[in-house]
Amino acid sequence: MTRCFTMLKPGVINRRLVGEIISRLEKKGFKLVGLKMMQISNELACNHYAEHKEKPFFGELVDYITSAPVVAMVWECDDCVALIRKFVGATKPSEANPGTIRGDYCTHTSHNIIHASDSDESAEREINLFFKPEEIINWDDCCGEKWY
Ligand code: FUP
Repeated sequence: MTRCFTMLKPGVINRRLVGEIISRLEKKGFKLVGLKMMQISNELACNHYAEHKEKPFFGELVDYITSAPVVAMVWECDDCVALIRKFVGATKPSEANPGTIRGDYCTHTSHNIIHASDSDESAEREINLFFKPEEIINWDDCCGEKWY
């Protein structure tokens, strides 16, 4: 089992799509082990997107991500980062396939409505940034592996 950090951006809250998108992730079979709604600070936003701080879109990205609450989540499954990234779709909505979350729900790269870690290392960093250890719940999955 590996983990992936995922965040529903403000557009999802504003458009009342939280349940719909979480439902899609659950139906796929990802196991939810962490979940919280939060208004993220400027400092946390800058830290999370630190790799982009020199990019021209950085200011707009931080403004957007702090403009309304987000829903931060941790999902678990085998090869979780690769599977969730496939499910989320390409960064640019113009390149995201229909059927992916970005392909189905957004039109602008700067407002691409969902974040997902891009590697196991990023996932670990981002989970530690957004969650305290006790906020990750290691629950027994009574459906077992067969459910997948
Ligand atoms: P991703 O991992 O798919 O979220 O993509 P990146 O880490 O490259 O980008 C992080 C965020 O920066 C994107 F979700 C949206 C924003 N961005 C832009 O606004 N313009 C760009 O050209 C690239 C990224």
